[in-house]
Amino acid sequence: MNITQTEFVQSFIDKLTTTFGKTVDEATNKEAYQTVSLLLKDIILRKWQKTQNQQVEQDEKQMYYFSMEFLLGRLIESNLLNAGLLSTCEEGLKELGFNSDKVFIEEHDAGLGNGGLGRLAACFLDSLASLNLPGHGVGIRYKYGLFQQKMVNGYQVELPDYWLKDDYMWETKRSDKSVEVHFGGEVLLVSKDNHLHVEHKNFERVLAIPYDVPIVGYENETVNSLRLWSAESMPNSFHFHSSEGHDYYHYLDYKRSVEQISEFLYPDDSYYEGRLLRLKQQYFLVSAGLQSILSRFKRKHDDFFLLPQKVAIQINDTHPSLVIPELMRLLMDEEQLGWDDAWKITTSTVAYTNHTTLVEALEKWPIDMVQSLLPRIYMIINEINERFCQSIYYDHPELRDKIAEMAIISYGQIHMAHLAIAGSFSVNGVAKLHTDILKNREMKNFHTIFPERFNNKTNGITHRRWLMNVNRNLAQLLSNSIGKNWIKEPRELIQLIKYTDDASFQEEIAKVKLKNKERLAEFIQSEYDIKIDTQSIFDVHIKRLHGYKRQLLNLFHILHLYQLCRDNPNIQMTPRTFIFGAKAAPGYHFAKQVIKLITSTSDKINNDPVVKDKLKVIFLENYNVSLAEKIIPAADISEQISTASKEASGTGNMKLMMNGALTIGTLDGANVEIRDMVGPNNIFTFGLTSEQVFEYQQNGNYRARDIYNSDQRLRVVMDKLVNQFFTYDDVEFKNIYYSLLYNNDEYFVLKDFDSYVEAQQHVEQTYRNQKSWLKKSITNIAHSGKFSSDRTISEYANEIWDIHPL
Ligand code: DL6
Repeated sequence: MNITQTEFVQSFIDKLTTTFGKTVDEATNKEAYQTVSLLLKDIILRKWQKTQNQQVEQDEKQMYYFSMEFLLGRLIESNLLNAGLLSTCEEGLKELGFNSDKVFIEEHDAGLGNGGLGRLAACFLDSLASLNLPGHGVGIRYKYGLFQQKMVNGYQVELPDYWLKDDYMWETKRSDKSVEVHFGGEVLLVSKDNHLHVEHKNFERVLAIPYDVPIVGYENETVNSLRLWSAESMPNSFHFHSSEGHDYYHYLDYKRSVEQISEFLYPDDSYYEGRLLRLKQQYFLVSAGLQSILSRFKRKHDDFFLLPQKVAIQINDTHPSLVIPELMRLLMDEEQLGWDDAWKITTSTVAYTNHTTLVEALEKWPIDMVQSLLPRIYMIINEINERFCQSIYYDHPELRDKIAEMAIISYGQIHMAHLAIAGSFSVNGVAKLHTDILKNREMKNFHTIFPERFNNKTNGITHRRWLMNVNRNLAQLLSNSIGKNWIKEPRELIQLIKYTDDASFQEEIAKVKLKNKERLAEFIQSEYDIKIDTQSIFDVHIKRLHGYKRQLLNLFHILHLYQLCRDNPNIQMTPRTFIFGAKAAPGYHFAKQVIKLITSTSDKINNDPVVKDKLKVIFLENYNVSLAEKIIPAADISEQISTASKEASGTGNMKLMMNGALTIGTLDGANVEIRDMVGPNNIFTFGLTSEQVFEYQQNGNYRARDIYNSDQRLRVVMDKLVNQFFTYDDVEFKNIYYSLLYNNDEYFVLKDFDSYVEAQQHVEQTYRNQKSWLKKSITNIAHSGKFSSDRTISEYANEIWDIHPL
């Protein structure tokens, strides 16, 4: 879009007057933000309408990405960047007397996701639009996003995230596209005209209202949609009979229960809890989303066999896997297709992505819950299960003794991953190692039956947000050196390889990093009143707090360094600043204790005069997308230290690498592919491999206590948890200590401690040689193009969805 700065300034002044009746001098930052968004939305809306018309006219296949989470963060900068207006707007705001940073932070993060899975969905939308691909998001418009984390005395406290307090500038309510979703009631089979018909009676009616958010492609004409559904009651569907007012109170109860459906996002990451409301949310999303897709399809077609040629549905983990029985229901009960036809169409339309093999994250719904909330859906799942088990029995006699293990319904529960595999034409993992684990271990039997369904799509991140937006100076430096091709073809970053030894380029890279570190240091100084040394190594561990992500291992290393400094105050050590950002699920007690341990360590170390110039530990409150955007460009070290086999892919590893941080990591998830790209000398790997982890788990021959007994450093560190080092009452961290020693250290923290310490020593030695460090850093940036989500999305588009650029 070509708008001059003068035109921008004039349009801004006009919009401000017509919207707020204010002059520039009177306007607040929030009003300035709203004015910019309105201006931008005017431009976007035109393109949006054009894209939609074109998509309808050309009748090309569309892809719908169904996800319970879309972790968008703020859209203002990325919309401006993609619309080609970022610098015009920033300069214009400056001319008008505003500071654009202050204006942009007026947008509240849209935190409609927990972590990697939700952020991945947001990156995918950006890539789809930027590649001109017809692909849209389908999600829930939660009134409350992921909780806001407040730290009180070093403990996490959760506060509601009312992100819709101010109008959400990017959404458009589409009441005309509302649909009804039905819960509960009874299902009868009635005979009519010599046919059996399904009659659903006495159900609760819920109105699903879509709010559409435009997804703007980078410097192109495409604007796709993210459709977020909101639940509302239907007063007209309620019969007021009694004159005593009971009905009115019943109505209020009904209204309350309906509105709850889209009220809040469940804050559990990689953890499944069988709550009725969550099941309601899932069906609400699936039913509303499918109805709107089918009604669009029916505007052009009446032959449902064409559906798989016109529509692909990707389900983001099993959370939306009710798509399968719901599509069957719509095709059979509403469109009168027979079972076999409906099944053929469904299984040619739906594709499933698995994001975890953690047992505690696998969804299994109790039969009675599904049966009473979704009686017709239960009947269909039951039939799918019957037919699936029969097909194993007859077609795969070698797996007969595995039928109970593989069944969709068994032991009183519905196994959603089994349903998702049986009802999809594609099942993909999110990194090579993860997909191999699915094929060879976790889903081995399913892989035997459906080998052609399984495939890998290694995750990616949008380089537009995670490099161009968050690290402008680096992006500029890259373009000055290798030209701008990398922006459209991120693999072109490989051209940087020729500069790895170039002293002046290294110097420029170092300058950019230092500037980013200074910016983060200023933020930490102003928010936390802690001064950090910008010459220190910024060692960054940012992700959800989870046992398998092993923030504890990092802490043990920190406490070990602390001990070294205490024992020898003159020790030569490159100063380090350890930076953590992490939210724990509110009910995950262990994770919350680890947070308290981080903040207690931080208090101890930052206030100890003996070590405070060498070590600093910072826990940044309320880690979210916007905070990640501040931290990532400033990182020297990226902590990716999960227990091998547990992290399906990781995406923070890719963002940090792209910004020049070096990874210290296990051979887990996409770390393996990062190592394959950069070579073993440009990453610090350590620890058990996934195979070794499996072996220990199978043989049961791991003894955490033996390691504790034999490693003096570890003993010194661990004993601090129980010897009143932190507190006098001596109970605070006992639970952590016990889980390691008495519950035998589920995540192999003790086992990997020694090799982690060694890898960290290697980090320190390498950092001392700045030339060598910078060479590695440039090598990492050069190879990061593979991890752009443009590559990932092109693979999905070509190998799964069969969709094409407009
Ligand atoms: O695929 C996105 C992201 C991966 O990068 C992480 O490794 C993985 O832990 C995460 N998975 C989940 C699990 N949720 N469920 N189910 O968030 O997905």
